[in-house]
Amino acid sequence: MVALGAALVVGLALVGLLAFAATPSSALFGTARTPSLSRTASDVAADLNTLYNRVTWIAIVIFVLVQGAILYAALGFRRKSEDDPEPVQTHGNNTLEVIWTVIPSLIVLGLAFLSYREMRAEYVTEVPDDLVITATGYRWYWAFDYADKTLGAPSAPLTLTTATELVIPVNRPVKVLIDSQDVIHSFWVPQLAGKRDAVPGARDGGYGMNSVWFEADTPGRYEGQCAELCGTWHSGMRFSVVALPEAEYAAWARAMAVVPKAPTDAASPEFAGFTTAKAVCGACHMLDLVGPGGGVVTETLQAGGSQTRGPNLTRVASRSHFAGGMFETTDANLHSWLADPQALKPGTLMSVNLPDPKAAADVIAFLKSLAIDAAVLAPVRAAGPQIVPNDLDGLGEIGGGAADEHGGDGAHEDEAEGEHDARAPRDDTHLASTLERTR
Ligand code: HEC
Ligand SMILES: [Cu+2]
Repeated sequence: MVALGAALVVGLALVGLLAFAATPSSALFGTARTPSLSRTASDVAADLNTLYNRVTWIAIVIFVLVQGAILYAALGFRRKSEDDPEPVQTHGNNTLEVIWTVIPSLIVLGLAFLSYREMRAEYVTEVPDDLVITATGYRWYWAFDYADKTLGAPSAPLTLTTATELVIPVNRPVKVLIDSQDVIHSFWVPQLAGKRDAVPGARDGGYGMNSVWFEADTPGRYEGQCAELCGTWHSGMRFSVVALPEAEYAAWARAMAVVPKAPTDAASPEFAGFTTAKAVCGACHMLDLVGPGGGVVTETLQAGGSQTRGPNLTRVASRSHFAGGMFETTDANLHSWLADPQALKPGTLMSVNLPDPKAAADVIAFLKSLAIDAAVLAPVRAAGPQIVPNDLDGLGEIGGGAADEHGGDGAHEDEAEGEHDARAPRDDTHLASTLERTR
């Protein structure tokens, strides 16, 4: 009796604990800003969450029954005194053997069926290809290429390219094709869809890219993360999905799709920045611009350039965060990045820097001149900041992210530069030779 009681108490305590853990509002699931599986914003994610909860509850019931039986047997039939006789020894019981083989098999089959049904819904369902976004994993950031037939035409979809910040319309299915440029990454936005591997070579290899689809039902910003260990900055390969009402999304997409004009005033800082960008940054970054004589110049990778690919820089100033979502896009952060990317994201494949603050300021002025209209961008910004890693204190002044929220323009420049000098982590070799080394 005592044993039964004890088993019951322990069992109930465990159920309570697990039920608490499974409650969305519990501390274990953090705040509303956490990319929690249980704060879903699409049917696909909600179904996944339901599946997750079902499996969890089945596991809890099994756990309690098995642990209860163990406790009951151990406590109820333990040897109570020296004179207890040895219990009757038995061996083999066919009925029992069959029962404990059949029941677990049924449980496993049931779980497999539930998972299979969900996987079909998520991966096999044919969704309209009105909005197809190719998400390409690079070490260590995500690039996004859009093809939107609703905003363009079925034969000529509206196209645009961005990185780290994926803006989508609510209540419209979005199909994401998943590609990788280097190693295996995994595309994961817990509140919108399940994980899916980004396999290199799928695009050209002919066996096709993986894909996921989802339809966001609530506007907001949803955190994403590469979910496959892919090297040094796997953790710094974040992104966010901003779901906006259709009209706001359309305004953003149309603005982003316009190819901006290259600066023409040779005396302006923007022009100087453009010149530097073409000479130095073009080795790894794309810039889509309309040249002085009209016609689109795509300042593409220089012949014989680096194999490394950085994000398309055309609209970098219109993205809330850069470098795999690690840093908020402020002047101060861009200055620190250009002064010494290795200090901010040690090991990043951006292996050049612009030690000259004047040159960096010109490049930043140039990049900012390519930004889309602030009013069109406002709804994206209003979705709130992306969560930035808060445990990067050792990595340089701006690692915490929050410090820059009040900051911004010019004011931090000297500080950033001073910080750079104080750390002096690298030998500021002449730019040309730095570039040489990257080839
Ligand atoms: C050797 C190749 C290389 C060169 C040259 C290079 N970059 Fe980069 N850059 C990268 C890579 C790779 C990343 C992605 C880094 C990461 O997130 O880990 C990057 C990221 C960036 C980012 C963040 C963009 C975003 O949206 O996340 C900016 C801004 C940037 N580079 C600016 C520049 C500028 C300006 C120059 C020229 C002065 C330059 N880069 C030259 C490789 C390069
Ligand atoms: Cu990755």
